[in-house]
Amino acid sequence: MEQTLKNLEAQALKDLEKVTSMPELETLELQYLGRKDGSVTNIMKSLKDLPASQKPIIGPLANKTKTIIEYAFENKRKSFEEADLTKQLSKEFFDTTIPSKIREIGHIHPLSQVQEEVERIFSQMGFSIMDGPEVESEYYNFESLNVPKDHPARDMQDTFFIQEKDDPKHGRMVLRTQTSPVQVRTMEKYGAPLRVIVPGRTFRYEATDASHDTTFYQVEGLLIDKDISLAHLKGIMKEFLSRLFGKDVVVRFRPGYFPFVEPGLELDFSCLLCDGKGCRVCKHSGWVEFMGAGMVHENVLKAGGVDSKIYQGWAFGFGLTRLVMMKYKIDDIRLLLGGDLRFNKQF
Ligand code: FA5
Repeated sequence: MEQTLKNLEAQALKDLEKVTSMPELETLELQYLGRKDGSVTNIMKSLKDLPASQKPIIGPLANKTKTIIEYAFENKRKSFEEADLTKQLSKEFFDTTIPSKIREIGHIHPLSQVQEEVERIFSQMGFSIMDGPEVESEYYNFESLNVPKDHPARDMQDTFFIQEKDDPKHGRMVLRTQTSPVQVRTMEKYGAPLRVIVPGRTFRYEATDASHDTTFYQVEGLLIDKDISLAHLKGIMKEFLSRLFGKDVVVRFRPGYFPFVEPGLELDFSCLLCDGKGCRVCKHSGWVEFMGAGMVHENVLKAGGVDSKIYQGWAFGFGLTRLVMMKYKIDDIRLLLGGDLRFNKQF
């Protein structure tokens, strides 16, 4: 029996050496270790028939032979598996020099970038930043600004009305057509003196084109104090625009009409592209139309609860969206709120 076991072990190891593939290995494993008819299994089964004196000698020897053969099969299996893996990896191209994926970091929208810059400059000049509701009452958007009901001046700004019942004083609710309603709201809340700007979203019911949108941003300015004149406005705007564009900007006034200021005016600044010489952008005038402004009308001061015998001041309103277009040379306003990342990522 001892010899049989030795022969079996030698034969198994020899046969294993000749095996070249996994299927061959599995067939050979069945031949030796198969539960039903494997040579090793059969020997283990026959141990019970040995004479009692032989059992303690042959039993451990048979176990050892079985373990050696099982171990040899296991090793062979592992060597095939490793070879398989190496083959697979060598097929897959793995370039360790490729730079890792860079996570995209979002950035601030050009409108917000310029708004922050405007706020920073005006803050440096002592102005506070105010906010007001985008859904506004007719009273604040028009009446308090000296535009009575049925006055033709209402037609200057086409309005989105919100379906809600009329309030005896405040009228219907509208999407504000301008940031000017915050003038009266701020005066009511803080009284005089005042020095504020109000950046915010405004809405008008109009057909869109390259320079008109139904949703756009304005910046309102309001300064109320004693002995205030338009000379202060000219100085503040010249300083603001020069800081914003990083070069000396010249401003000029032209007469203009807005019901809530008297006198009313328009402010232009010297074209930055041609330094006032005249080009396509400034329509060869050397000037860029920038904003409406004027001395705050007495009726508006009254609506805000400010005593016009002691205080006076000026207000202005410019289109932030148009300013962004000028700053970045954007030729269609609709691109700004279009939500197209290919556009937004350029700034
Ligand atoms: C006003 O809205 C006045 N509230 C400005 C003002 C304030 C005057 C205080 C006097 C005192 P206007 O309608 O001109 O004015 O609009 C101001 C700016 O908003 C315009 O110069 C323009 O830059 C911008 N704007 C007006 N309509 C549109 C539009 N549809 N799309 C984009 N920008 C617009």
